[in-house]
Amino acid sequence: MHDPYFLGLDLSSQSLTATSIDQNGTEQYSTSIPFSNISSEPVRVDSESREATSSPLLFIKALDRLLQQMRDDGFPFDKVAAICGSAQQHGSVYLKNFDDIFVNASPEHKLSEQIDVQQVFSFDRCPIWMDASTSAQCAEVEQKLGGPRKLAEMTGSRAYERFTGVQILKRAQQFPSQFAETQRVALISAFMASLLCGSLVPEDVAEASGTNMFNISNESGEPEWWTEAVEVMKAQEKLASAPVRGLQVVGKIAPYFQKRYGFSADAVIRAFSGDNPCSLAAMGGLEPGDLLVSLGTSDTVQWVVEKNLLEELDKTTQVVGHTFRSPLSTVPQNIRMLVFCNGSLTREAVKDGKYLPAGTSARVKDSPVTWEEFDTLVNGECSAPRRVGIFHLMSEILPRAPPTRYPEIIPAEPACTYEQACRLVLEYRALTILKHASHYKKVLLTGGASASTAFRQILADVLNAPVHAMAAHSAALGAAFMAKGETSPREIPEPSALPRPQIHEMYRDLIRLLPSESF
Ligand code: XUL
Repeated sequence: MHDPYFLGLDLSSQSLTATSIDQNGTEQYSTSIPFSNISSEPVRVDSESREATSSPLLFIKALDRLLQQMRDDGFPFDKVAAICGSAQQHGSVYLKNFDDIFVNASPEHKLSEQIDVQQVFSFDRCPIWMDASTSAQCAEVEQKLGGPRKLAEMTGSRAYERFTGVQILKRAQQFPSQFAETQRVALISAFMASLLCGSLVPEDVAEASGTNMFNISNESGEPEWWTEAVEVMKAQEKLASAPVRGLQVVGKIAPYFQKRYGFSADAVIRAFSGDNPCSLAAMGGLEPGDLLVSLGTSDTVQWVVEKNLLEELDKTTQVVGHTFRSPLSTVPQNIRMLVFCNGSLTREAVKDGKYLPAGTSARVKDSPVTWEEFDTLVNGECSAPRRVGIFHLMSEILPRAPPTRYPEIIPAEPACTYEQACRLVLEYRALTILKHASHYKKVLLTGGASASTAFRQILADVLNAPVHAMAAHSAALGAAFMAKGETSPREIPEPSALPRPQIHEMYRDLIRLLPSESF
């Protein structure tokens, strides 16, 4: 194909984005469809049950709108040689009859308008990564599979509520007849890839690592599920026969999309991956000593390790965080990852005075505090060297904890000011990273909040390492590079914040005040 394009998609919790690059890796086009334009409730969180779900029909509607937008913009679909994609991790779609989507689909009409939801899906809501409703199933599977450490050794993680396996088990237990009708459980990433292919395709190894069912201990040979875990999760016959290596071609674009939008029949689809691995691809991958901190809806921390070594796991506090297989390397390479649920939404609630310590009053202002003002008002010296705040507006993943009405400040007295609370929420994130991350020499910072100079300095001081602010990452751009079969060239700018060792010492002292994982 002359002058081919490579297309990357990213389905996050809030939007669907497309980015394309050309043969030289230069970005040619990008557009995004916010889910709020399609639905008044893209994510439903039930505070009682701690369930978090989205609608798979919403994902299809978003795909229709995105492709429509691209067509309106004159996007050259016929130049696309390959498509890859990224999705929020762990979430799963329960399919009763996938083929029904395409049986009578006319290219004259949108796909979402032609779908019979009752025929296609066995559950019309799908659990997403914010779900924290499966603690009972986590306890059950850890008990049946030899305990948290064994599960972490075999699959990369102890049992976590949002992981796909326990979500499957919960549905098998609570809705047996609907579950019996399920032909296939697909991760959201594989579901999106399947839509484009017009047939069901497998998960890649990175996405499989977010299920608690992938055998990550098998460093050689073909990727495989861990049969014992699959049985305990009641997922037999519900999964693709095996996951595939990252970037593997899993199919070609379905005739429906060729006819409706003008894609070439030769355009291939590569296995979709998770948003965190895809943002690594946009960043040129990681080297030993890099600590990638991404500050977004979820805050995530990633670094490379040789193996799923137990020495890498925190021995004193037990097994925290995750190991997942990188989709980017041809030889099996693993990434350690920490994930925090209380990211940008929690920081915003503090900034807007909606989630402050009991007794702290918000700034009285005519208009909301902007991020620039927020940055200035927290940009002072370490305001409370003997104090930490614990900010769990939402159920937290690390440490595993329920949401709280107010942030907890230790010690609570004297009452803290609005400015101090704003600083404490940033310090809390930096301290939780210090507590659990290891083997790093420099911090690579991405995500929306990486623009904050105050946050950069807090991270440099707390982590005692230089902070390099990378371009705000884009999982869609990473997916476009993956479509091309490579990672973006690695470009690390000069550090934008340097550590101050005496301040680091003060912070290090505070770790003991942080809540510990209770197992
Ligand atoms: C990763 C995780 C989140 C989601 C956000 O384990 O749960 O980072 O991928 O989309």
